Amino acid sequence: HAADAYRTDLMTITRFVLNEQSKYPESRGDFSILLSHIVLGCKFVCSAVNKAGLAKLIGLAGETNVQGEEQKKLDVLSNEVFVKALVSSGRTCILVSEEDEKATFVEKSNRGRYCVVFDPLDGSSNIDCGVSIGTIFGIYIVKDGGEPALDDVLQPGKNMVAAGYCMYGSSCTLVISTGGGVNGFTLDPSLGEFILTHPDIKIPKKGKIYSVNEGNAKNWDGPTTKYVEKCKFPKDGSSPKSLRYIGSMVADVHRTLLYGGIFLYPADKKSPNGKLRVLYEVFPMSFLMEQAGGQAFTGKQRALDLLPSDIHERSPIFLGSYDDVEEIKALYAAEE
Ligand code: AHM
Ligand code: MG
Repeated sequence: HAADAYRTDLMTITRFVLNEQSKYPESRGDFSILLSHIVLGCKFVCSAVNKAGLAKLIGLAGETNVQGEEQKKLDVLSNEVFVKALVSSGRTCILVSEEDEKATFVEKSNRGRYCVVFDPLDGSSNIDCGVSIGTIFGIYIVKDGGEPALDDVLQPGKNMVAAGYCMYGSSCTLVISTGGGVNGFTLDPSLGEFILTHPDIKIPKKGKIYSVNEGNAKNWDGPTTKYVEKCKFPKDGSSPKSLRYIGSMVADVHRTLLYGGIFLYPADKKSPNGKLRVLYEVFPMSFLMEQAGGQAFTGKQRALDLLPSDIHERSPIFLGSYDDVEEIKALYAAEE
């Protein structure tokens, strides 16, 4: 049968989200429209990343190419694409991007109810050597009444209505949660559509991999040092864990989500708040981890309970398999 060679009933991301939204009678389709604009941004960045080596899109912002044209760095280009796609959706009111120092308030004529926080191209230091990079995003709904204000995005991560990332790797994969589990979609380049390939992702309860930049070990605090020591020299008779660290958060978190284990970017003496940004790195990934049955911890509290006071604030983060994060929590509790 022809139907055996070709799957004919395709669950695209649009169809999937429309199905999910139809469960809510009050839904006006706004979220589906917003998401389709995010998806457009992801497809654009995917195609730009794939062409980067060829098109010589890479290079310092402001550098000129042989034709004397100004070239944009991929992360600057990605940011422009996402900002324009989000504003033109007519469904957003505040945007926070890693690339922009200040939040963008959308003009009244184009305004909607959603606030989107995002890192348009995370891990960009990896672009030149072809390592997987990604876009990370989180979505809040503006509080009712009054003008949109910064407080609408300075909310704990648990208030997000959706979060996700798109990984530009050997394939282009979009992983998203709207609060009812986690689903993964892979871009079929011949169709230009994201197709459901990873339904209802659940992270293994315990993993065999730890993922951290060990080059910072000299400056770590006690609990982090003890934890990593335990991964390498377990005293309970279990096997040592494997170390995998790409240095690209989307890729490291994606592997953690699928294979289990723990990803950590702890505090250290040089960066007491760690490196990763609360709003558009820590929160979306923590949201996905919890939705997949894992945990996310800052060293002090549940990551999604954090109340950020600055849009570019940083926090230490330990996220992944439920049992692995339990262990690091116990080490921090013993410290007190
Ligand atoms: P970036 O936003 O400047 O790209 O930095 C974020 C990246 C993450 O993708 C990754 O987890 C982390 O930085 C790696 O940092 P390090 O090189 O210190 O290990
Ligand atoms: Mg980043």
